[in-house]
Amino acid sequence: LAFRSPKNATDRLIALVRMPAGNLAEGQLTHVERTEVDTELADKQWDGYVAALEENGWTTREVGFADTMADSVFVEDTLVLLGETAIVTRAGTESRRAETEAAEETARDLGLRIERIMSPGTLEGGDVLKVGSTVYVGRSSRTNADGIRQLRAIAAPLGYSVIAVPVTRALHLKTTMTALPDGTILGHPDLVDDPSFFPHYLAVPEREGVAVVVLSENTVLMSQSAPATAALLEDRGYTVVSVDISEFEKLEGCVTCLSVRVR
Ligand code: CIR
Repeated sequence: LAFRSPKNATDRLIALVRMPAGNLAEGQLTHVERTEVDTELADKQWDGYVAALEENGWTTREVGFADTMADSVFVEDTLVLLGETAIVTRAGTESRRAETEAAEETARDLGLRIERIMSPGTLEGGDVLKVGSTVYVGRSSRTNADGIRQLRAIAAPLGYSVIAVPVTRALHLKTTMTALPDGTILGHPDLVDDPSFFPHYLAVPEREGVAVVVLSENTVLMSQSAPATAALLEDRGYTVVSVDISEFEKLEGCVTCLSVRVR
């Protein structure tokens, strides 16, 4: 349902990633208290994340390094991909607005059609969860009603229906839930405002367990911080690839935020 395999050898799975900035430790925090970030460890963990994508059949493309844009490693927030269309977002926090320039350039290089969210709209990629032709979008502190309206206007002619859902307990919708290849939504009771929006909902035991990157029809990438959720998914027949992203979790990041998947 949610996962599309490459049609042929030239139709590759591509993931955009962006190397951590020198001032990573100064990233924005909203729902989490600041604890010290080990930037050397963060660099190693980022290498591990990229390696996990590559080892599982993905080609990574780096968005131009931005040494002083603290949150630029969370590249997912800058673009929303709907088929061959890349929607350049407009961050809800001033400090992240400039991140889109290089991301747009990379999207153009890949031959994607460009659309954009314009002022006064705000929308961050972390608030957008695609499940088949349904696009759930979080109405969060970063994504406003105008941003959602613009997304709907772009998505409708492409065949997607947009459903807005409240997000008050975490930064982004995808910090509270993501989807398995079969469309099951993984969420955590402490984080999800209203599970009744989602027809196939599964509560997982750990907060970090809600975030999965779908690598293939039966493989998902997860944070090492959620071993009980990993066991649950393995019981359901999934292969789980775990990565340590502790330093990014200190900055309210998760496995999805660290890449934009183009498939
Ligand atoms: C921020 O506050 O914007 C970053 N520190 C974290 C962004 C995480 N991105 C995401 O969940 N998609």
